[in-house]
Amino acid sequence: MKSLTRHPKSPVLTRTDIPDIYPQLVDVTSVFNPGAIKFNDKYLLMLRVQSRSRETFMVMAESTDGVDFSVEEKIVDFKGMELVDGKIYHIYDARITKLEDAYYIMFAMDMDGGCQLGLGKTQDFKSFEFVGIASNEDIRNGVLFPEKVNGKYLRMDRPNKSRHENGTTSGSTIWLSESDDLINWNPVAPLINGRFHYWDEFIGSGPPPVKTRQGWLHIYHGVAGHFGSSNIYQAGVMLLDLNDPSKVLARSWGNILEPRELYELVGQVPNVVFPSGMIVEEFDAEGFALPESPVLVYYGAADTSVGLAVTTIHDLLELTNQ
Ligand code: BMA
Repeated sequence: MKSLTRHPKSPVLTRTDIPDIYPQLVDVTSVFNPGAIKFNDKYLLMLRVQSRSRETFMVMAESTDGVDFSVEEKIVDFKGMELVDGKIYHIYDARITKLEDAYYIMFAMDMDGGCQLGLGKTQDFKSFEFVGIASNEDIRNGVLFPEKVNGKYLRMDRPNKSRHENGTTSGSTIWLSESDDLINWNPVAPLINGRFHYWDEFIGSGPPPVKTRQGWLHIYHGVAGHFGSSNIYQAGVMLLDLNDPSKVLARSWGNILEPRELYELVGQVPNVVFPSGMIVEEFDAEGFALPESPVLVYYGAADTSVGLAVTTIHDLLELTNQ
């Protein structure tokens, strides 16, 4: 069975790569679930860094080769977020999408009523603005499409309708939602459901979808919750119709990445691979990813470090039928 290939230098970021940023981040616990994008020929990650108070903060890292990263000594500050009504406990799991003339970041926001989806925006990855809260229910794993389809902004999201045994909320359906302004969203159709008894009982989107000639290619995570001691987080891949993304054309039957290496099996939350960033290197003149293009998939490993797996568009497309 084929799967993603780990880069020999994976994990590419661990807690010791994070500089102290006083007073919030000192001798940090973990770094994981990054958003990823290529910007001005640099590979950028928006890292989720967790402190010993178990708060999470976003920190940028950059690289010239996608493997060796240097981490900024600054916490990402979404200007305007301080005006939000209500306490924000954490923001985490950034997904970055270039859309029209800006870069948008969708992330989870833990608040008193549950988890919401926050939307941030930047032009330069130096200053960030908070656009608003783009949800009105307990929901997570929101990922924007990189362009409008049939005149609407689209995203995939995952309403939190169930609860794991450990108390965290989750869900077993990824939805397609649409919007005219990126803030008010309406559900269009359920896309895929969790497959109970198998690897992906609970599911959620991974990195934002990528446009290929065959359709929208999308990596998601699946959680097997029927094992005794822990939830096992793995990754799978699916393909949506280009012009009608509510149609699922293909979906991998087995997972394409699962916890196997020690740094994935052991950590703050054991048995987790959680892809959240994906960089595709080559597109044609019309913006379709080239089949032979290298793809870098960045994932949180055991909620403790950042792993890197590599593949190509061609292989990912094949895996949707595996
Ligand atoms: C999910 C999210 C992720 C996390 C994963 C494993 O529900 O909270 O941020 O990586 O659980 O703990």
